[in-house]
Amino acid sequence: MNKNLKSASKFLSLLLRHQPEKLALNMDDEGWVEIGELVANSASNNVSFTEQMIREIVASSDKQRFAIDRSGKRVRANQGHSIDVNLNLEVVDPPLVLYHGTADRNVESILHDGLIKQSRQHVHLSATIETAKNVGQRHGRPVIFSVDCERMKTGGFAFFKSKNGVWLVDHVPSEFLALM
Ligand code: HQG
Repeated sequence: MNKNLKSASKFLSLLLRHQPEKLALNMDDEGWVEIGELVANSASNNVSFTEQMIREIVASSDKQRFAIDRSGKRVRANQGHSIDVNLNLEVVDPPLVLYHGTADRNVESILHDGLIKQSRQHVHLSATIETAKNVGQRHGRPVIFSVDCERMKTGGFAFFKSKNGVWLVDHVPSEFLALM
């Protein structure tokens, strides 16, 4: 993905996950926005979208961050929202263990309070140690926790999986966490 498309992709993430009001976008309760409206409302903005750009961003996003609906006319983010949207996520059986990457400065607080979703709708967990490390690196020196999903499942915790393979839960109490 070239530099322009990458910054457009970041801006699209911001609009679709956190601040649709930045371009006065009408978002429905499932997080969908009309592509035509995105193009029209971004025309006088620093980063302006064309329909082709949006389709290219969706198709080439390394983490499949976005989806286009069946009509081909609407786009939404697959996960990571801070605004309250209904993604119709289904409860899915988790693997025995998942991972969470964070920065070392958060460790003490996580051991005390568990993993808390902060501004997002869910706590995000990774299927592999490598992915968790990449996620943690975004915040600082990475540290990885393993999550005992088997015991959480027995304890009645619901696990969801986003369209792009990110595991989502509401909260992970510290008793299910182990530092790796
Ligand atoms: C930390 C990216 C202190 C948590 C990635 C994390 C992911 C605590 C930060 C997605 C805590 C929240 C989400 C506690 C949690 N005390 N710190 N009790 N509980 N934290 O960005 O999981 O590239 O909201 O460890 O791939 O880092 O955007 O969540 O460090 O899937 O598509 O609070 O973002 O995807 O940070 O990342 P975030 P995350 P994209």
